[in-house]
Amino acid sequence: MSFVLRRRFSSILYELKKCTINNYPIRCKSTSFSTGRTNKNYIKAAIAGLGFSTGYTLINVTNNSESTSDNPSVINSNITTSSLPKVEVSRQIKIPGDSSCLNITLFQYTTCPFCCKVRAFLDYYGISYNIVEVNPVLRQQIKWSQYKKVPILLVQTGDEYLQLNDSSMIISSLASYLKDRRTDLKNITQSYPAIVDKKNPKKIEILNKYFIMQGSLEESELLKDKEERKWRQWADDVLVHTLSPNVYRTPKEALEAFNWFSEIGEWDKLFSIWERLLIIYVGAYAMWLIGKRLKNRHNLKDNVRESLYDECNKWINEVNKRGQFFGGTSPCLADLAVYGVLSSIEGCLAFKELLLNTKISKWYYDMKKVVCDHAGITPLH
Ligand SMILES: N[C@@H](CCC(=O)N[C@@H](CS)C(=O)NCC(=O)O)C(=O)O
Repeated sequence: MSFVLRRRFSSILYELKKCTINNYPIRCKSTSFSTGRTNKNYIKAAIAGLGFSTGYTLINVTNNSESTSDNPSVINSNITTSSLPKVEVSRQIKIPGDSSCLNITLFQYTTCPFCCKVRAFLDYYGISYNIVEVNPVLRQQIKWSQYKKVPILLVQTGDEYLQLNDSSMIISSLASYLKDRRTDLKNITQSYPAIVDKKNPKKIEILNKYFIMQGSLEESELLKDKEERKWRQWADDVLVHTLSPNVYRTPKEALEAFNWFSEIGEWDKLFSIWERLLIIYVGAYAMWLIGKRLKNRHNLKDNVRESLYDECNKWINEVNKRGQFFGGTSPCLADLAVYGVLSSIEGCLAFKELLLNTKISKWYYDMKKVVCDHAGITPLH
């Protein structure tokens, strides 16, 4: 048994190394295990999407290594389906007083920073939703979708369901809808067309994803709006990149992080015991190795904690110029984005040390309170 396991482990690690060096971890083909499942699944399990940004990491490792096509095609983001896919709802979040009139299903990994962002938005605005926890290895729950990342949102519009892909596009669409509920969500999403790289259809960029569709704004509001967009994008493009190298800084931290993902993502329900242990141990080791590569890729300091602290200090300095929140007396979308991203590592040592070494704690827990209290809920007029 231990020999077989050792062989499986070394085989996975060999593949992992090979794949990582080639920068195409998810696509790597390998020989199958005697269990009938392919190594590919286990490699995916180890490095793709298991909870917190592993999948995110993977996709970025892949994307960054490919040349951009000169020939992108713009497609409408308006994807609809006539019925809900037949998948099990993992949890229902029902918010008393929800007046959004939206019937939402969120497909997610619990500790993916992008999914955490979407949940922070929905919770703050008191919008009820169903959660479908996606199995990060087999991903059966999103088989029906051509878009293969999470989060994905399905929103009922009349007798069909509108599919929204990409956390920032989801948040901007719903925020636009909340500003003027007379506007059809389907019309709103037309303002966020997707650009697909023809050579690499997995590479999708969504136009305008940080823009809220709203009427004309006063000069002062225009500036606020621009700043909000800038920091939302910073959360996606900068802050997120500081997380993996910190969370997987040492083998011990990586292991602790994976144990936390397992707990919060309820992997005991998704995997058998030995699969779960394999994923935790191989995943932790793989992400520790990958974390180092990401550190270099994103030019983090040798002491990666410093980069995390620096970025969070930049953020908190901006907040302090404005009040309790970046949005002033109440949070704006930038507050929700940064809070969402950071909440994805709340159970990790890196997070605890972040609170001890920066002044972000007050803002973070103020945010947590308003999000948990659904403070952004607006009564029906
Ligand atoms: N830009 C996207 C990124 C989403 C993303 O990369 N999600 C990761 C999980 S953190 C994912 O689904 N990766 C693909 C996989 O797990 O196979 C967003 O903001 O929603």
